[in-house]
Amino acid sequence: MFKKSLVAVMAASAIALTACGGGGQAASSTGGADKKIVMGFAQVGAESGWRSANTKSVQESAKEAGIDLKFSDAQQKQENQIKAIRSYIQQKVDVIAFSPVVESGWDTVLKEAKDAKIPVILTDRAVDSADKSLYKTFLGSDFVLEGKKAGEWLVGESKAATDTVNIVEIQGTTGSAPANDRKEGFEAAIKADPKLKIIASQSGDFTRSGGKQVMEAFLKNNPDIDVVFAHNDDEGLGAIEAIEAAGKVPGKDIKIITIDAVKDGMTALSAGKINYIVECSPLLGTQLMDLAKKVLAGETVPERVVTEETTFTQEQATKALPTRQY
Ligand code: GYE
Repeated sequence: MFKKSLVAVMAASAIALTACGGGGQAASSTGGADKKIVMGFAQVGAESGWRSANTKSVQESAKEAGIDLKFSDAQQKQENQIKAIRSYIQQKVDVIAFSPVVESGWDTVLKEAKDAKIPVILTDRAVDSADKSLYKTFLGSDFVLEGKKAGEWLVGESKAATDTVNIVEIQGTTGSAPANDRKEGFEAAIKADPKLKIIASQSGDFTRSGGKQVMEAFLKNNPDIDVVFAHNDDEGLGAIEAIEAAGKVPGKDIKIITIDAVKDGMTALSAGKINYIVECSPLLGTQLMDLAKKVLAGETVPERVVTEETTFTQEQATKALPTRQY
């Protein structure tokens, strides 16, 4: 199976090489007859249900694609990710893929990879580098759109309200693309109704414990919270614990909107404790392996590959849950 696709990759690379006048990586990765592609993957961490599902998807897809995967977990620290990327460069892997924990501060290490002629693929999260030649493509969700969908639902939901709707926001990891973009999209959407007001906003670092702690502080300082917008399911699940501990009913006294739609989030949505979830798919593995093969074959790949996603109401979650994979 892999041999067959390797032949196809080699044939495609030969065409691409003549067409574009050469490129080192394709020759080195497909040079030996049975040489497996080696991918170095620098993961963010294991902070959420989304992340665990994403790691599983990457690992399983590498196996299926016959790609030798070197995997590292940065425990949500940029310095660890930079170290991992440098070690992949030293090991002369064929391709590096990574999900940048934060958006800024990548130019130096990406330049090192480029100088070593190792192509880089961004997956899940973006970098803010002005030099787009530092990476081949970016595969992942449109986070601004996700935030917008969350805000639009709330606008619809609040139509009948006569009073101010007090929103607290539990942001994702400070400086990360999903935190920046989801905030931006949500704020843009709720502008449609001046009744909707964000009264507090803080990072819960995309974790359940972070969401719980932030929500506890919000509840202490604000007696009148109507809505929680959490940047991921895990933070929302943490907020539920804090709300229940404060003697309030999540989903009723305080409405909750989250993003991801992992199984635990969908279970809470179906149980009425969350009110709406915007889907963010972690199943990026197959597309990532595909893009890596294409890049190494010298084929042109789109600059941006956007994941397709949906949204879930409580009823839709109940229907979707039995077949939810993650
Ligand atoms: O929403 C969150 C995870 O980058 C899209 O990271 C990802 C986010 C996801 O920790 O649960």
